[in-house]
Amino acid sequence: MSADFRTCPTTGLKVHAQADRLIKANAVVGVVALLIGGIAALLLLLTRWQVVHLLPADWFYRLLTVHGMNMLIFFILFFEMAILYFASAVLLNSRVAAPRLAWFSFWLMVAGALVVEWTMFTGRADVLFTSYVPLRATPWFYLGVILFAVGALLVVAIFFATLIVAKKERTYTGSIPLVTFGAATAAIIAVITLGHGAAIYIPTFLWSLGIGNVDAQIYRLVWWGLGHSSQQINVAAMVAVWYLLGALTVGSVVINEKISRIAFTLYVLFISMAAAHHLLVDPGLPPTWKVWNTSYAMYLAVLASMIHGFTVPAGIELGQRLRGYTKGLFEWLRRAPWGDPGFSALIFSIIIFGFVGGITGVTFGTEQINIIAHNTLRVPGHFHATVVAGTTLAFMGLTYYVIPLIFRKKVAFWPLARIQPYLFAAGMLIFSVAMTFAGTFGVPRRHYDISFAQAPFDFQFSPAVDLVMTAMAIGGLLAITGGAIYIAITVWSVFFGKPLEAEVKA
Ligand code: HEM
Ligand SMILES: [Cu+2]
Repeated sequence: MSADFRTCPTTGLKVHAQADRLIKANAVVGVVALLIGGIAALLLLLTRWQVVHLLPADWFYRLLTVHGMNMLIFFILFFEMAILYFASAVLLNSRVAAPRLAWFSFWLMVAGALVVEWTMFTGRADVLFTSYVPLRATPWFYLGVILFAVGALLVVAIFFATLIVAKKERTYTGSIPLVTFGAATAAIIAVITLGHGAAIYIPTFLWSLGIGNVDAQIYRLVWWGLGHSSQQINVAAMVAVWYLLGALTVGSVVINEKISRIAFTLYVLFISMAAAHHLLVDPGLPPTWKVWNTSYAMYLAVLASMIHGFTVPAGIELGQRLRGYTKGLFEWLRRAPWGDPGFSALIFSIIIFGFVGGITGVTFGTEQINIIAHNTLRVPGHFHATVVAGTTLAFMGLTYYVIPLIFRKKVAFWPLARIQPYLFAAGMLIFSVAMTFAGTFGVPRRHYDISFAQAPFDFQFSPAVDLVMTAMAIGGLLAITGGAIYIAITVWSVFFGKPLEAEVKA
């Protein structure tokens, strides 16, 4: 058994060879998806920027589908699979339960993703990633999504099985680490999410074959059980990564384990109902249902994020103070490792997620405000602050530790790596704030041509919109530059990078 493990010289953790390989494979495929989604982002941005207006209408919606699927589904999920293996096998010094099944799941996910890519790029699935019925794609699209989801569900099962194996084989002492606990909440939410996914994509697949019917309102109701809950997987995984990055970058401390664990549990308990905020202007649902589900208990999930928003920085402060940075109120912050991309990514992720993502989301998650924000650029403005500046940036920061610790390679182009989170964060901040403003002027989301050139009527936006859309383009280009640098560093380090010294065999 010992031959299958190596001891990490930096952390002292015992790393199972299968865990190593599975993490690498999932991370590499995730970055490929990020590249495809990123190229689509550039082309979409240059289309929405009316001055350039690059793509024809059909390719705009096609690439919008490509962007949504590759970013929000493929990139994020492959990365999260890697995090699940890391948080179970690696952090608990355990072997991976059922490694063969793990590889089967990986290839199932890759196969599902390839089928979906093929349907999208050949124009067989111009339905956007929400794939609302009665828009109809080829059955292969839904089948690809189902295969991908089954693979992901199997990985979640292997995650729980690995926790059990580790406990049985006593590979750790005490209770499981907080990061593993956070990943476990993400995994529980993933089960709920994928259950909704099965409940909606299987009937829709059959409908695309001409069997049975799917009601448009029921579709939206069940689909958002998938679409919203999956964002909570991203939030729980991101917060787990915050704690991990805090520990890796400045040796931060968890001030009160119980509070942090309770906060993670709040996500599991109260987040599903918040899916209702996607249905606030739908005609088929009563106002009492909408108001109940988007207020009251729903805020307990918001509370969870606010708790983490305090405990993570507090842990960083304490970690820094323990290292001797005790002068005045802020020496710990001034003397923090701002040149470590893992650290800067962590801080920007917390700030932009909390202030921009959190505030925009909570405000238009209410019925009264939603009616004016719905389907405007305010919506992508909000979620590019959460899932991009928040989750994606946190995952980027983690990569700078995964490259040396798992791939055993030196991070290439280090001077560029140091500024990469600054570029990406600044770009995304400008981009999402500008989008949000454009939305308050009524600029629609998912719209190919806001000059309405071929429309029978004439409509003029406020002249301020030109300025705001230019800011959006500049911010977007800056963020894409940061994203491209990230991909270049990752690919170069992994495939052509300098190896770190040979491993100590366990
Ligand atoms: C460099 C960074 C990025 C830029 C410049 C960018 C740009 C854009 C643009 C211009 C749109 C179209 C908005 C509209 O017309 O409604 C869009 C939509 C979207 N983006 Fe991004 N994006 C970036 C990164 C990401 C990432 C990393 C994710 C997810 C992890 C993401 C998720 C989405 C989603 C889900 C949509 C909505 C698709 C739809 O409406 O069906 N984006 N993005
Ligand atoms: Cu939501």
